[in-house]
Amino acid sequence: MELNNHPTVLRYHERKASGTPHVAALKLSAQELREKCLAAGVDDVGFVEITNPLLAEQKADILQVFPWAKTLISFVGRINRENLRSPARSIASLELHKVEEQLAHAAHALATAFERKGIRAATPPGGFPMEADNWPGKMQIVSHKTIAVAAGLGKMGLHRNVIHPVFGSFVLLNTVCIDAELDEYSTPLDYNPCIDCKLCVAACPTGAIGPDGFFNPVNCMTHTYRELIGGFTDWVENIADSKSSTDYRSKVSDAETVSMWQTLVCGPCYKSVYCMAVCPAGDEVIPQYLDSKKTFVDVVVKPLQQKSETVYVLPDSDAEDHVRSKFPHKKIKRVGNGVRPPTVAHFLASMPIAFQRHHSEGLSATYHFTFSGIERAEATVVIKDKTIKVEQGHVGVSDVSVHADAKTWLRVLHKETSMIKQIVLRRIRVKGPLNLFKAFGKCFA
Ligand code: B12
Ligand code: SF4
Repeated sequence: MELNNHPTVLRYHERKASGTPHVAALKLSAQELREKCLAAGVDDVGFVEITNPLLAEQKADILQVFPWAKTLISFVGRINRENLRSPARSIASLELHKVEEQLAHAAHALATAFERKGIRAATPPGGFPMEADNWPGKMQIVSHKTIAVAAGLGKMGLHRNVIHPVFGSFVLLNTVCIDAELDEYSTPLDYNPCIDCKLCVAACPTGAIGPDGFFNPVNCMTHTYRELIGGFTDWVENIADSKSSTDYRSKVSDAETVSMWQTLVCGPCYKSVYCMAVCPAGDEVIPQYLDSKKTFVDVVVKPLQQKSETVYVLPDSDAEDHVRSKFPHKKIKRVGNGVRPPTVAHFLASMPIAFQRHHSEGLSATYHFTFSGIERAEATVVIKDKTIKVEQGHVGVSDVSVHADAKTWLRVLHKETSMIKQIVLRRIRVKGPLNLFKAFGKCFA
Protein backbone atom coordinates (compact mmCIF):
# COMPACT_ATOMS: atom_id res chain seq x y z
CA MET A 1 0.00 0.00 0.00
CA GLU A 2 1.26 3.47 -0.84
CA LEU A 3 1.87 5.58 2.28
CA ASN A 4 -0.55 8.25 1.00
CA ASN A 5 -3.36 5.65 0.79
CA HIS A 6 -2.84 4.37 4.35
CA PRO A 7 -5.99 5.00 6.52
CA THR A 8 -4.00 6.85 9.19
CA VAL A 9 -2.36 9.10 6.60
CA LEU A 10 -5.71 9.70 4.86
CA ARG A 11 -7.29 10.77 8.17
CA TYR A 12 -4.32 13.08 8.84
CA HIS A 13 -4.86 14.82 5.46
CA GLU A 14 -8.63 15.02 6.06
CA ARG A 15 -8.08 16.67 9.46
CA LYS A 16 -5.52 19.06 8.00
CA ALA A 17 -7.84 20.04 5.13
CA SER A 18 -10.76 20.64 7.53
CA GLY A 19 -8.53 22.99 9.55
CA THR A 20 -8.70 20.91 12.78
CA PRO A 21 -5.44 21.77 14.57
CA HIS A 22 -3.47 18.75 15.81
CA VAL A 23 -1.58 20.97 18.23
CA ALA A 24 -3.46 22.98 20.85
CA ALA A 25 -2.90 26.68 21.48
CA LEU A 26 0.65 26.99 22.77
CA LYS A 27 0.04 29.67 25.40
CA LEU A 28 -1.89 28.04 28.21
CA SER A 29 -3.77 29.69 31.04
CA ALA A 30 -1.83 29.31 34.31
CA GLN A 31 -5.07 29.54 36.29
CA GLU A 32 -6.77 26.75 34.33
CA LEU A 33 -3.65 24.59 34.53
CA ARG A 34 -3.45 25.11 38.27
CA GLU A 35 -7.02 23.86 38.68
CA LYS A 36 -6.27 20.81 36.50
CA CYS A 37 -3.19 19.95 38.57
CA LEU A 38 -5.08 20.22 41.86
CA ALA A 39 -7.87 18.06 40.39
CA ALA A 40 -5.22 15.49 39.40
CA GLY A 41 -4.32 15.08 43.08
CA VAL A 42 -1.37 17.37 43.80
CA ASP A 43 -1.48 19.57 46.89
CA ASP A 44 0.13 22.71 45.49
CA VAL A 45 1.62 23.73 42.16
CA GLY A 46 3.77 26.42 40.56
CA PHE A 47 5.06 27.14 37.05
CA VAL A 48 8.60 27.97 35.93
CA GLU A 49 9.85 28.93 32.45
CA ILE A 50 12.91 26.97 31.31
CA THR A 51 14.74 30.29 30.80
CA ASN A 52 14.33 31.25 34.49
CA PRO A 53 17.84 32.17 35.78
CA LEU A 54 17.22 30.09 38.94
CA LEU A 55 17.39 26.99 36.72
CA ALA A 56 20.66 28.03 35.07
CA GLU A 57 22.66 25.19 36.66
CA GLN A 58 20.39 22.45 35.40
CA LYS A 59 18.96 23.96 32.21
CA ALA A 60 21.44 22.21 29.90
CA ASP A 61 20.81 18.81 31.56
CA ILE A 62 17.04 19.22 31.21
CA LEU A 63 17.24 20.36 27.59
CA GLN A 64 19.56 17.51 26.71
CA VAL A 65 16.77 15.05 27.58
CA PHE A 66 13.74 17.23 26.74
CA PRO A 67 15.03 19.65 24.07
CA TRP A 68 11.46 20.90 23.48
CA ALA A 69 10.77 21.83 27.17
CA LYS A 70 9.43 25.37 27.62
CA THR A 71 7.70 25.17 30.99
CA LEU A 72 8.24 23.13 34.13
CA ILE A 73 5.20 22.36 36.25
CA SER A 74 6.40 21.86 39.81
CA PHE A 75 4.18 20.31 42.42
CA VAL A 76 4.15 19.05 45.98
CA GLY A 77 2.39 16.14 47.68
CA ARG A 78 1.59 16.52 51.35
CA ILE A 79 2.99 13.88 53.72
CA ASN A 80 0.87 12.74 56.68
CA ARG A 81 2.79 13.98 59.69
CA GLU A 82 2.19 11.25 62.25
CA ASN A 83 3.29 8.57 59.79
CA LEU A 84 6.58 10.32 59.11
CA ARG A 85 7.16 11.03 62.80
CA SER A 86 6.65 7.45 63.89
CA PRO A 87 9.78 5.83 65.32
CA ALA A 88 8.63 2.74 63.35
CA ARG A 89 10.47 3.42 60.13
CA SER A 90 8.31 0.97 58.17
CA ILE A 91 5.40 3.39 58.67
CA ALA A 92 7.47 6.40 57.60
CA SER A 93 8.85 4.63 54.53
CA LEU A 94 5.37 3.50 53.47
CA GLU A 95 4.08 7.06 53.83
CA LEU A 96 6.88 8.33 51.57
CA HIS A 97 6.11 5.63 48.98
CA LYS A 98 2.40 6.52 49.00
CA VAL A 99 3.01 10.24 48.46
CA GLU A 100 5.58 9.52 45.76
CA GLU A 101 3.04 7.27 44.01
CA GLN A 102 0.33 9.93 44.35
CA LEU A 103 2.61 12.47 42.66
CA ALA A 104 3.66 10.00 39.97
CA HIS A 105 0.00 9.22 39.15
CA ALA A 106 -0.87 12.93 39.00
CA ALA A 107 2.14 13.63 36.75
CA HIS A 108 1.20 10.74 34.48
CA ALA A 109 -2.46 11.84 34.22
CA LEU A 110 -1.40 15.40 33.37
CA ALA A 111 1.10 14.21 30.73
CA THR A 112 -1.61 12.04 29.14
CA ALA A 113 -4.01 15.00 29.02
CA PHE A 114 -1.31 17.20 27.45
CA GLU A 115 -0.42 14.62 24.81
CA ARG A 116 -4.08 14.25 23.86
CA LYS A 117 -4.13 18.01 23.26
CA GLY A 118 -1.03 17.71 21.08
CA ILE A 119 1.38 19.18 23.66
CA ARG A 120 4.57 17.26 24.36
CA ALA A 121 4.94 16.38 28.04
CA ALA A 122 7.33 14.19 30.04
CA THR A 123 7.43 13.07 33.66
CA PRO A 124 10.90 12.66 35.15
CA PRO A 125 10.70 10.45 38.27
CA GLY A 126 10.34 11.94 41.75
CA GLY A 127 12.96 9.58 43.14
CA PHE A 128 14.00 6.26 41.68
CA PRO A 129 14.56 5.05 38.98
CA MET A 130 17.38 7.39 38.03
CA GLU A 131 20.12 7.31 35.39
CA ALA A 132 22.24 4.71 37.17
CA ASP A 133 24.90 4.78 34.40
CA ASN A 134 26.00 8.12 35.86
CA TRP A 135 26.65 6.75 39.37
CA PRO A 136 28.48 7.98 41.43
CA GLY A 137 27.83 11.27 39.65
CA LYS A 138 24.56 13.09 39.06
CA MET A 139 21.89 10.45 38.42
CA GLN A 140 18.83 12.72 38.47
CA ILE A 141 17.69 14.46 35.30
CA VAL A 142 15.90 17.27 37.12
CA SER A 143 16.55 18.66 40.59
CA HIS A 144 13.02 19.03 41.90
CA LYS A 145 14.11 21.17 44.87
CA THR A 146 15.54 23.99 42.74
CA ILE A 147 12.47 23.97 40.47
CA ALA A 148 10.07 24.01 43.44
CA VAL A 149 11.93 26.99 44.93
CA ALA A 150 11.73 28.87 41.60
CA ALA A 151 8.02 27.94 41.42
CA GLY A 152 7.33 29.64 44.76
CA LEU A 153 6.47 26.37 46.52
CA GLY A 154 8.89 26.94 49.38
CA LYS A 155 12.53 27.47 50.26
CA MET A 156 15.29 25.11 51.31
CA GLY A 157 15.56 25.04 55.09
CA LEU A 158 18.60 24.42 57.27
CA HIS A 159 18.18 20.69 56.55
CA ARG A 160 18.29 21.37 52.78
CA ASN A 161 14.80 20.05 52.13
CA VAL A 162 12.21 22.38 50.63
CA ILE A 163 9.83 23.74 53.26
CA HIS A 164 6.37 24.63 51.99
CA PRO A 165 4.78 27.72 53.62
CA VAL A 166 1.70 25.73 54.73
CA PHE A 167 2.64 22.03 54.81
CA GLY A 168 6.16 22.73 56.08
CA SER A 169 8.76 20.00 55.52
CA PHE A 170 6.00 17.44 55.06
CA VAL A 171 6.12 17.47 51.28
CA LEU A 172 7.62 15.46 48.45
CA LEU A 173 8.19 17.05 45.07
CA ASN A 174 7.72 16.28 41.41
CA THR A 175 7.94 18.04 38.04
CA VAL A 176 6.30 17.73 34.61
CA CYS A 177 8.07 19.26 31.59
CA ILE A 178 5.86 20.58 28.78
CA ASP A 179 6.34 22.05 25.32
CA ALA A 180 4.05 25.03 25.86
CA GLU A 181 4.27 28.48 27.34
CA LEU A 182 1.90 29.87 29.98
CA ASP A 183 0.32 33.30 30.22
CA GLU A 184 1.79 33.72 33.72
CA TYR A 185 4.66 32.22 35.71
CA SER A 186 5.18 31.86 39.47
CA THR A 187 7.62 33.87 41.57
CA PRO A 188 9.72 32.61 44.49
CA LEU A 189 8.40 32.97 48.02
CA ASP A 190 9.50 36.25 49.66
CA TYR A 191 10.49 34.58 52.96
CA ASN A 192 11.95 31.29 54.16
CA PRO A 193 9.50 29.19 56.20
CA CYS A 194 12.51 27.69 58.08
CA ILE A 195 12.48 29.17 61.60
CA ASP A 196 16.06 28.07 62.35
CA CYS A 197 14.96 26.08 65.43
CA LYS A 198 17.79 23.57 64.74
CA LEU A 199 15.64 20.59 65.74
CA CYS A 200 16.79 18.86 62.52
CA VAL A 201 20.39 19.28 63.72
CA ALA A 202 19.47 17.74 67.08
CA ALA A 203 17.55 14.81 65.59
CA CYS A 204 19.83 13.77 62.72
CA PRO A 205 21.54 10.58 63.92
CA THR A 206 24.58 11.07 61.65
CA GLY A 207 25.29 14.74 62.39
CA ALA A 208 24.94 15.39 58.66
CA ILE A 209 23.30 18.78 59.28
CA GLY A 210 25.48 21.46 60.85
CA PRO A 211 23.94 24.29 62.92
CA ASP A 212 25.75 26.67 60.54
CA GLY A 213 24.05 25.28 57.40
CA PHE A 214 26.81 22.80 56.48
CA PHE A 215 25.42 19.56 55.04
CA ASN A 216 27.29 16.29 54.65
CA PRO A 217 25.40 14.33 51.97
CA VAL A 218 27.70 11.32 52.16
CA ASN A 219 27.18 10.73 55.89
CA CYS A 220 23.41 11.11 55.38
CA MET A 221 23.41 8.73 52.41
CA THR A 222 25.56 6.09 54.11
CA HIS A 223 22.92 5.73 56.84
CA THR A 224 19.51 6.49 55.40
CA TYR A 225 20.30 4.88 52.02
CA ARG A 226 21.87 1.79 53.61
CA GLU A 227 19.68 -0.45 51.45
CA LEU A 228 19.81 1.66 48.30
CA ILE A 229 22.36 2.30 45.56
CA GLY A 230 25.83 2.35 47.21
CA GLY A 231 24.64 0.62 50.38
CA PHE A 232 23.23 -2.15 48.22
CA THR A 233 26.58 -2.44 46.40
CA ASP A 234 28.31 -2.83 49.75
CA TRP A 235 25.83 -5.55 50.78
CA VAL A 236 26.46 -7.47 47.53
CA GLU A 237 30.21 -7.26 48.13
CA ASN A 238 29.70 -8.62 51.64
CA ILE A 239 28.08 -11.67 50.06
CA ALA A 240 30.79 -11.97 47.41
CA ASP A 241 33.56 -11.75 50.03
CA SER A 242 31.97 -14.24 52.46
CA LYS A 243 33.56 -17.65 52.68
CA SER A 244 30.41 -19.33 54.04
CA SER A 245 26.92 -18.52 55.35
CA THR A 246 28.41 -18.33 58.87
CA ASP A 247 30.97 -15.83 57.62
CA TYR A 248 28.18 -13.80 55.91
CA ARG A 249 26.14 -13.80 59.13
CA SER A 250 29.15 -12.42 61.03
CA LYS A 251 28.94 -9.36 58.74
CA VAL A 252 25.20 -9.02 58.16
CA SER A 253 22.60 -9.85 60.80
CA ASP A 254 19.50 -11.86 59.87
CA ALA A 255 17.38 -8.74 60.54
CA GLU A 256 19.48 -6.76 58.07
CA THR A 257 19.07 -9.45 55.41
CA VAL A 258 15.29 -9.41 55.96
CA SER A 259 15.28 -5.61 55.76
CA MET A 260 17.19 -5.77 52.48
CA TRP A 261 14.55 -8.20 51.15
CA GLN A 262 11.84 -5.74 52.24
CA THR A 263 13.53 -2.93 50.35
CA LEU A 264 13.83 -5.04 47.21
CA VAL A 265 10.21 -6.16 47.35
CA CYS A 266 8.31 -3.23 48.89
CA GLY A 267 10.45 -0.22 47.90
CA PRO A 268 13.20 1.57 49.81
CA CYS A 269 13.18 1.20 53.60
CA TYR A 270 14.77 4.50 54.62
CA LYS A 271 16.70 4.37 57.88
CA SER A 272 16.08 7.96 58.96
CA VAL A 273 14.36 11.06 57.47
CA TYR A 274 14.27 12.43 61.04
CA CYS A 275 15.24 15.89 59.73
CA MET A 276 11.87 16.23 57.98
CA ALA A 277 9.90 14.50 60.73
CA VAL A 278 10.90 16.91 63.52
CA CYS A 279 10.60 20.15 61.53
CA PRO A 280 7.96 22.46 63.07
CA ALA A 281 7.89 24.98 60.19
CA GLY A 282 4.82 25.77 58.08
CA ASP A 283 1.37 27.17 58.94
CA GLU A 284 -0.21 23.71 59.40
CA VAL A 285 2.58 22.39 61.61
CA ILE A 286 3.75 25.28 63.75
CA PRO A 287 0.79 25.59 66.19
CA GLN A 288 1.85 22.37 67.94
CA TYR A 289 5.36 23.83 68.40
CA LEU A 290 4.40 27.36 69.42
CA ASP A 291 1.74 26.11 71.86
CA SER A 292 4.48 24.35 73.85
CA LYS A 293 8.02 23.89 72.58
CA LYS A 294 8.80 21.52 75.45
CA THR A 295 5.86 19.24 74.67
CA PHE A 296 6.79 19.31 70.97
CA VAL A 297 10.32 18.18 71.78
CA ASP A 298 9.06 15.51 74.20
CA VAL A 299 6.46 14.12 71.82
CA VAL A 300 8.07 14.55 68.40
CA VAL A 301 11.85 14.82 68.78
CA LYS A 302 12.80 12.68 71.79
CA PRO A 303 11.20 9.41 70.62
CA LEU A 304 13.45 9.54 67.54
CA GLN A 305 16.54 10.59 69.48
CA GLN A 306 15.95 7.93 72.12
CA LYS A 307 15.21 5.12 69.69
CA SER A 308 17.65 2.22 69.98
CA GLU A 309 18.72 1.50 66.43
CA THR A 310 21.74 0.86 64.27
CA VAL A 311 23.35 3.89 62.66
CA TYR A 312 25.44 3.11 59.57
CA VAL A 313 28.67 5.09 59.33
CA LEU A 314 31.86 5.19 57.32
CA PRO A 315 34.79 4.16 59.55
CA ASP A 316 36.57 7.17 61.11
CA SER A 317 33.97 9.61 59.80
CA ASP A 318 32.40 12.62 61.50
CA ALA A 319 29.21 10.55 61.62
CA GLU A 320 30.89 7.86 63.73
CA ASP A 321 32.15 10.46 66.23
CA HIS A 322 28.69 12.09 66.27
CA VAL A 323 26.81 8.90 67.17
CA ARG A 324 29.39 8.06 69.82
CA SER A 325 29.10 11.44 71.54
CA LYS A 326 25.41 12.35 71.00
CA PHE A 327 23.66 8.98 70.81
CA PRO A 328 25.72 6.50 72.90
CA HIS A 329 22.67 4.20 73.19
CA LYS A 330 22.51 3.74 69.41
CA LYS A 331 24.58 0.96 67.86
CA ILE A 332 27.30 2.02 65.43
CA LYS A 333 27.89 -0.15 62.40
CA ARG A 334 30.89 0.64 60.25
CA VAL A 335 30.11 0.03 56.59
CA GLY A 336 31.19 0.95 53.08
CA ASN A 337 28.87 3.09 50.96
CA GLY A 338 29.87 1.82 47.53
CA VAL A 339 31.07 5.25 46.35
CA ARG A 340 34.21 4.67 44.25
CA PRO A 341 35.30 7.53 41.99
CA PRO A 342 35.77 5.90 38.54
CA THR A 343 38.05 8.69 37.27
CA VAL A 344 40.38 11.34 38.66
CA ALA A 345 37.85 13.96 37.52
CA HIS A 346 35.21 12.26 39.70
CA PHE A 347 37.67 12.11 42.60
CA LEU A 348 38.33 15.85 42.39
CA ALA A 349 34.62 16.68 42.05
CA SER A 350 33.60 14.42 44.92
CA MET A 351 36.09 15.78 47.47
CA PRO A 352 33.85 18.58 48.81
CA ILE A 353 30.97 16.08 49.14
CA ALA A 354 33.04 13.45 50.94
CA PHE A 355 34.85 15.98 53.19
CA GLN A 356 34.66 15.12 56.92
CA ARG A 357 35.11 18.62 58.24
CA HIS A 358 35.55 17.81 61.94
CA HIS A 359 38.41 15.47 61.07
CA SER A 360 40.21 18.46 59.50
CA GLU A 361 40.23 20.39 62.80
CA GLY A 362 43.51 22.36 63.14
CA LEU A 363 44.66 21.56 59.60
CA SER A 364 45.67 24.46 57.35
CA ALA A 365 47.50 23.34 54.22
CA THR A 366 47.65 23.61 50.44
CA TYR A 367 48.08 20.48 48.33
CA HIS A 368 49.11 20.37 44.69
CA PHE A 369 48.15 17.23 42.77
CA THR A 370 49.60 16.16 39.43
CA PHE A 371 48.09 13.11 37.78
CA SER A 372 49.68 11.36 34.80
CA GLY A 373 49.06 8.21 32.77
CA ILE A 374 45.52 7.38 31.62
CA GLU A 375 44.23 10.71 32.93
CA ARG A 376 46.30 13.87 33.12
CA ALA A 377 45.17 16.57 35.53
CA GLU A 378 46.50 19.22 37.89
CA ALA A 379 44.56 20.41 40.91
CA THR A 380 44.95 22.44 44.08
CA VAL A 381 43.20 21.51 47.31
CA VAL A 382 43.18 24.02 50.16
CA ILE A 383 41.98 22.81 53.57
CA LYS A 384 41.69 25.40 56.32
CA ASP A 385 39.23 26.45 59.05
CA LYS A 386 37.36 23.13 58.52
CA THR A 387 36.58 24.00 54.91
CA ILE A 388 37.82 22.59 51.62
CA LYS A 389 38.37 24.28 48.26
CA VAL A 390 39.28 22.36 45.11
CA GLU A 391 40.58 24.25 42.07
CA GLN A 392 41.90 23.22 38.67
CA GLY A 393 45.63 23.76 38.05
CA HIS A 394 48.34 24.62 40.56
CA VAL A 395 47.36 27.74 42.47
CA GLY A 396 49.54 29.43 45.15
CA VAL A 397 52.39 27.80 47.05
CA SER A 398 51.94 24.19 48.09
CA ASP A 399 52.80 22.66 51.46
CA VAL A 400 52.57 19.19 49.97
CA SER A 401 52.79 18.17 46.34
CA VAL A 402 51.61 14.79 45.13
CA HIS A 403 52.54 13.24 41.76
CA ALA A 404 50.56 10.12 40.99
CA ASP A 405 49.89 7.72 38.19
CA ALA A 406 46.11 8.17 37.75
CA LYS A 407 45.29 4.45 37.56
CA THR A 408 47.36 3.69 40.66
CA TRP A 409 45.72 6.54 42.62
CA LEU A 410 42.26 5.20 41.77
CA ARG A 411 43.30 1.65 42.77
CA VAL A 412 44.39 3.02 46.17
CA LEU A 413 41.02 4.80 46.56
CA HIS A 414 39.24 1.59 45.61
CA LYS A 415 41.28 -0.23 48.30
CA GLU A 416 42.78 -2.57 45.69
CA THR A 417 46.32 -1.69 46.73
CA SER A 418 47.93 0.20 49.61
CA MET A 419 49.16 3.78 49.58
CA ILE A 420 52.41 2.82 51.33
CA LYS A 421 53.21 0.13 48.76
CA GLN A 422 52.62 2.56 45.88
CA ILE A 423 54.77 5.23 47.57
CA VAL A 424 57.57 2.67 47.94
CA LEU A 425 57.15 1.71 44.26
CA ARG A 426 57.24 5.48 43.46
CA ARG A 427 54.02 5.33 41.44
CA ILE A 428 52.85 7.91 43.96
CA ARG A 429 55.40 10.55 45.01
CA VAL A 430 54.80 12.90 47.92
CA LYS A 431 56.94 16.01 48.52
CA GLY A 432 56.45 17.84 51.80
CA PRO A 433 55.79 16.90 55.43
CA LEU A 434 54.33 13.37 55.63
CA ASN A 435 52.14 14.35 58.61
CA LEU A 436 50.31 16.88 56.38
CA PHE A 437 49.76 14.18 53.76
CA LYS A 438 48.40 11.82 56.45
CA ALA A 439 46.17 14.59 57.79
CA PHE A 440 44.76 15.02 54.27
CA GLY A 441 43.73 11.34 54.21
CA LYS A 442 41.98 11.69 57.57
CA CYS A 443 39.63 14.35 56.10
CA PHE A 444 37.99 11.67 53.95
CA ALA A 445 36.47 8.57 55.53
C1 B12 B 1 20.62 13.30 45.40
C2 B12 B 1 19.46 13.30 46.38
C3 B12 B 1 19.74 13.01 47.70
C4 B12 B 1 21.18 12.90 48.21
C5 B12 B 1 21.76 14.33 48.38
C6 B12 B 1 20.81 15.25 49.13
C7 B12 B 1 20.87 16.69 48.72
N1 B12 B 1 20.76 17.56 49.73
O1 B12 B 1 20.96 17.03 47.54
C8 B12 B 1 20.95 12.13 49.57
C9 B12 B 1 21.14 10.65 49.35
C10 B12 B 1 21.87 12.53 50.70
C11 B12 B 1 19.48 12.44 49.83
C12 B12 B 1 18.90 12.34 51.07
C13 B12 B 1 17.59 12.67 51.31
N2 B12 B 1 16.63 12.94 50.42
CO1 B12 B 1 16.96 13.17 48.57
N3 B12 B 1 17.10 13.48 46.75
C14 B12 B 1 18.13 13.56 45.97
C15 B12 B 1 17.68 13.94 44.54
C16 B12 B 1 17.74 12.70 43.66
C17 B12 B 1 18.48 15.08 43.93
C18 B12 B 1 18.78 16.22 44.92
C19 B12 B 1 19.32 17.43 44.23
O2 B12 B 1 18.69 17.92 43.32
N4 B12 B 1 20.47 17.92 44.65
C20 B12 B 1 21.10 19.08 44.03
C21 B12 B 1 20.86 20.38 44.84
C22 B12 B 1 19.52 21.02 44.54
O3 B12 B 1 20.87 20.05 46.20
P1 B12 B 1 21.84 20.75 47.21
O4 B12 B 1 21.40 20.34 48.56
O5 B12 B 1 21.95 22.18 46.93
O6 B12 B 1 23.28 20.12 46.81
C23 B12 B 1 23.83 18.96 47.34
C24 B12 B 1 23.83 17.80 46.41
O7 B12 B 1 24.04 18.25 45.08
C25 B12 B 1 25.00 16.98 46.93
N5 B12 B 1 25.63 16.15 45.89
C26 B12 B 1 26.22 16.52 44.77
N6 B12 B 1 26.69 15.44 44.12
C27 B12 B 1 26.40 14.37 44.88
C28 B12 B 1 26.72 13.02 44.70
C29 B12 B 1 26.30 12.10 45.69
C30 B12 B 1 26.63 10.66 45.50
C31 B12 B 1 25.59 12.56 46.83
C32 B12 B 1 25.13 11.63 47.87
C33 B12 B 1 25.31 13.92 46.98
C34 B12 B 1 25.73 14.80 46.00
O8 B12 B 1 25.92 17.90 47.48
C35 B12 B 1 25.31 19.18 47.59
C36 B12 B 1 25.60 19.78 48.95
O9 B12 B 1 24.92 19.19 50.00
C37 B12 B 1 16.20 14.43 44.79
C38 B12 B 1 15.19 14.00 43.69
C39 B12 B 1 15.36 14.87 42.47
N7 B12 B 1 15.41 14.27 41.32
O10 B12 B 1 15.41 16.06 42.58
C40 B12 B 1 15.82 13.82 46.14
C41 B12 B 1 15.11 14.72 47.14
C42 B12 B 1 15.87 16.02 47.26
N8 B12 B 1 15.28 13.96 48.37
C43 B12 B 1 14.28 14.03 49.17
C44 B12 B 1 14.24 13.41 50.45
C45 B12 B 1 12.90 13.32 51.08
C46 B12 B 1 15.41 12.93 51.03
C47 B12 B 1 15.61 12.36 52.44
C48 B12 B 1 14.66 12.84 53.51
C49 B12 B 1 15.79 10.85 52.41
C50 B12 B 1 14.87 9.91 52.20
N9 B12 B 1 13.90 9.90 51.32
O11 B12 B 1 15.25 9.01 52.89
C51 B12 B 1 17.06 12.75 52.72
C52 B12 B 1 17.15 14.15 53.29
C53 B12 B 1 18.56 14.62 53.34
C54 B12 B 1 18.68 16.10 53.47
N10 B12 B 1 18.63 16.60 54.71
O12 B12 B 1 18.82 16.80 52.47
C55 B12 B 1 13.16 14.89 48.60
C56 B12 B 1 13.13 16.25 49.31
C57 B12 B 1 11.72 16.78 49.48
C58 B12 B 1 11.74 18.19 49.97
N11 B12 B 1 10.74 18.58 50.72
O13 B12 B 1 12.66 18.94 49.69
C59 B12 B 1 13.56 14.94 47.07
C60 B12 B 1 13.24 16.24 46.34
C61 B12 B 1 12.81 13.78 46.41
C62 B12 B 1 11.36 14.12 46.07
N12 B12 B 1 10.91 13.80 44.88
O14 B12 B 1 10.64 14.68 46.84
N13 B12 B 1 18.84 12.84 48.70
S1 SF4 C 1 17.74 11.79 56.31
FE1 SF4 C 1 18.47 11.22 58.36
S2 SF4 C 1 20.70 11.07 58.14
FE2 SF4 C 1 19.94 12.26 56.39
S3 SF4 C 1 20.06 14.43 57.03
FE3 SF4 C 1 17.97 13.69 57.50
S4 SF4 C 1 18.09 13.02 59.66
FE4 SF4 C 1 20.22 13.14 58.89
